Amino acid sequence: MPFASQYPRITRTRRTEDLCGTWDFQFDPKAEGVEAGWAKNGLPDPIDMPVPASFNDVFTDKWSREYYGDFWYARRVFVPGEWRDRNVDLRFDSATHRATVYVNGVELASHEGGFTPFAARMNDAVRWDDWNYVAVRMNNVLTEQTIPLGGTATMRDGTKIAAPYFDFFNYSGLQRKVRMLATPTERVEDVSLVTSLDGADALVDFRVETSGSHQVEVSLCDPDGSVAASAIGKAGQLRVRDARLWNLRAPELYTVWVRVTDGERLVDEWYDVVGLRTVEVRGRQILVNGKPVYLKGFGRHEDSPIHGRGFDPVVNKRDFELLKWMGANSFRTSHYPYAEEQLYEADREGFFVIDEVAAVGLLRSTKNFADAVAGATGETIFDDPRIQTETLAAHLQAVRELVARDKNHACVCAWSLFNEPDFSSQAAVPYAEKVFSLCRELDPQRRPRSYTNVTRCRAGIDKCTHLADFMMLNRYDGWYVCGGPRIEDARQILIDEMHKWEELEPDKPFMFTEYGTDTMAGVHKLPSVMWSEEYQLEFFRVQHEVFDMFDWVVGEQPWNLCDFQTTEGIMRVDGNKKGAFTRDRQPKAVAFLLRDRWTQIPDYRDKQAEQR
Ligand code: CKX
Repeated sequence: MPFASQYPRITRTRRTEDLCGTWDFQFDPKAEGVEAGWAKNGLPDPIDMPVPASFNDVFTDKWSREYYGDFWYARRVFVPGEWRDRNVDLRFDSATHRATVYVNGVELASHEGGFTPFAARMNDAVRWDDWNYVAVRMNNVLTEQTIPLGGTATMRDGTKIAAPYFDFFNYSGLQRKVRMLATPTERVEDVSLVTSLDGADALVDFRVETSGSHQVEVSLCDPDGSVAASAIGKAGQLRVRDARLWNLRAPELYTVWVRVTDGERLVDEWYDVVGLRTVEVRGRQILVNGKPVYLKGFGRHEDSPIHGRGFDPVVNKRDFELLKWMGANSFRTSHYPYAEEQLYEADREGFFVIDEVAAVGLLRSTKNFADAVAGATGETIFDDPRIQTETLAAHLQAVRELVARDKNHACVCAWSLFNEPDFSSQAAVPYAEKVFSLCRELDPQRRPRSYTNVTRCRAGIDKCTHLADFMMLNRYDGWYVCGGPRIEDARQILIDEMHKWEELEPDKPFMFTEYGTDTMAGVHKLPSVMWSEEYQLEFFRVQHEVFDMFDWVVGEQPWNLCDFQTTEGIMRVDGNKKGAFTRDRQPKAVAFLLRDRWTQIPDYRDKQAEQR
């Protein structure tokens, strides 16, 4: 399958054509479309569907909203004759959860995994200077062998519905951009950049892969557009004098230009916008450019009314404005890789992003919250041989695609390789080791790696903490554990656990990547009760008091920035209500508490020195 990890750019040698807009769409509940020739003859009874968007929430009937199975998108595409000598690819920024692409009835490519890009080479199937029929057969079914994990519930009449092992709605469809790309047959295929610091200078090691043997030129332009350094060759080092570094909430951005030349002739040209910075874990601190950071931000979701998980630049912009208003400097892409446009915005705004692979649901539970806090039992999902083979293979592939796509983003400062896995059994160790070591091998920047630890695997139970470069805790003491009047017990439980971690992992920084209470905006109660805005405030005050007791707690990311849609259930009121903001992005009282706290805490903070 042609490469797709590079972000599409228009340059002197490359063209892109936006294929977003209205596509034909049809459900295929009997999976008969392939045999019936829908890819060639057209969808028999299509409706209009916007791209990008999740298909689910545009419908007014339940069957369509909940649809689980095969479905098709299709449209006509005009391919210019002047592209005849180029590689012409269809690039899908994502297709949730799997897709097979056909052009004029010819099957071109298939892709598994709903949150990373892929491409289909059109050349062999295309009619030049003419209209072509593009059809995409998709499917949104989850199993224990997919990333993320889930199952299927069957109703009495045989209708199948999703039973995800996670707490967000199984939004599906072409949820991100689709483009047609024309690139030279000899071209830049991959670029890796690694920055180190030498006094005031930055040293940028580069490695370029091309599909040919002509000369490669790499140059770096500073934020004003002047060439700061350049070199010839597929690998080497650039010295940027008096480098303007990418810093938390104070980012400077350079542009890297990579050119393939044949004497005077330009063979190919691609660019990317990059930041120069280092990131590392040292002792019990996380350092950016050698300075300790304190992370303030949220676990988020790509989720909004009607669009579902469809990328919406307006919602995205609003979310960044909310984060900035709060004094935040970071977020986790819970629980899947986010749209590339989000990462470019995080680069521009100087946010520290913990980039999460879609490995959520490695805990056998249909909703991933009730069982997640129950005590660990003997047998776990990792004891299943198919998890250790097929699921692991899917997980490793998801890591490959994530790192390939995101490795040059300055904002991506750490990887989250699992969300809340059931690491209570020794069987998890070999699995996790493979995931951690693949990530280390692939990431040229050797960023810190971690996973979020679930309450079920508290200190002393989790078997994989030795693999994490820093620890991320998701804790709900005061909500799922000892909520309401028992909040003082919850505080003590959390303090006791922190003392235990202090003993077990004396050399690691920790941060909280989830804590929160479901809160219905507008519900008020004195004294506070669970679900009221007052209880959310009380809960957050307790958590923060505990975080402030330990100088090795270097970050706090409550759950969640906004309320979001989930599978229906008795613990969800039209979704998960743990947002600091409502789903339509308006503040609850806790947003003001967080803003007051975070605007006082600097982005670069040596908590150890403060507490010495
Ligand atoms: N963590 C006890 C994963 C998130 C959920 C969150 C919740 C859980 C809690 C696990 O995806 O939404 O229940 O609110």
